[in-house]
Amino acid sequence: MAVPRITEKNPEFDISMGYQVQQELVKIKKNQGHEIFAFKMGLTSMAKMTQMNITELIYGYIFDYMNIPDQGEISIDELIHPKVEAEIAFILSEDLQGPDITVDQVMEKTEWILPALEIIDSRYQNFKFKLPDVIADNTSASRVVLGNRKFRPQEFKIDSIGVTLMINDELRANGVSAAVLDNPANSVAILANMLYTNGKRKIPKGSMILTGGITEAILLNKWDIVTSKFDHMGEISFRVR
Ligand code: OOG
Ligand code: MG
Repeated sequence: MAVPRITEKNPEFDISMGYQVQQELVKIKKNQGHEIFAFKMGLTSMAKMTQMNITELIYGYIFDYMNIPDQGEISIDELIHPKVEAEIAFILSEDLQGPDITVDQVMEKTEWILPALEIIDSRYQNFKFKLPDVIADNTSASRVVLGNRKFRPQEFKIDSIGVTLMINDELRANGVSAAVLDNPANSVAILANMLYTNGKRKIPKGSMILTGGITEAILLNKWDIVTSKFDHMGEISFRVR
């Protein structure tokens, strides 16, 4: 069930409190036996910033139980008002620790890139929130479907990957990876720098990072069949039941 956003009745609830709540949530999930599956960045493209009416970057976590296989299914009964967005994911070959991490350093320390569909779902009514609310809600992380092939970051230009998002054979969104901060590698660099600022933390070797939606997110309905095509990287699909 959707709930009112925190800042509605508590205007003093701020970004740092939002990240404190997020850290508590991570602890709870870990105590329940879940593992962090990936880091995620959010609101990294103009399309997403405009859609959500927030222009600051955020980060959160995707947990292992959120991972759905390509051609798999998500169950709408487990979710509130899910939306889908297409993203590029990175996997690191080395630790990445801020401050001042650059795109070139990210490229040197990236082992693989792969296409991904993120399913976001906000616990707030009407999918509306302010920045501290969405941070406390773990940046709406809900499900992820990864492409089944991964690629070396040098194989093609990471900032010119065209993406289409089709639902039931209708084109609902399309874009190019440069929409994410000019280059999705920049999203990884900023994550490393934000984690450093928030407690001198690093992105450990082997981590996966979802760099943020390239296009606006599209609302899902029961029985939807979602298919997304990425230049060079193939296709991902899943079904909503
Ligand atoms: C916040 C999460 C944003 C992205 O890729 O930009 C996000 C939201 O829009 O609910 O995951
Ligand atoms: Mg996302």
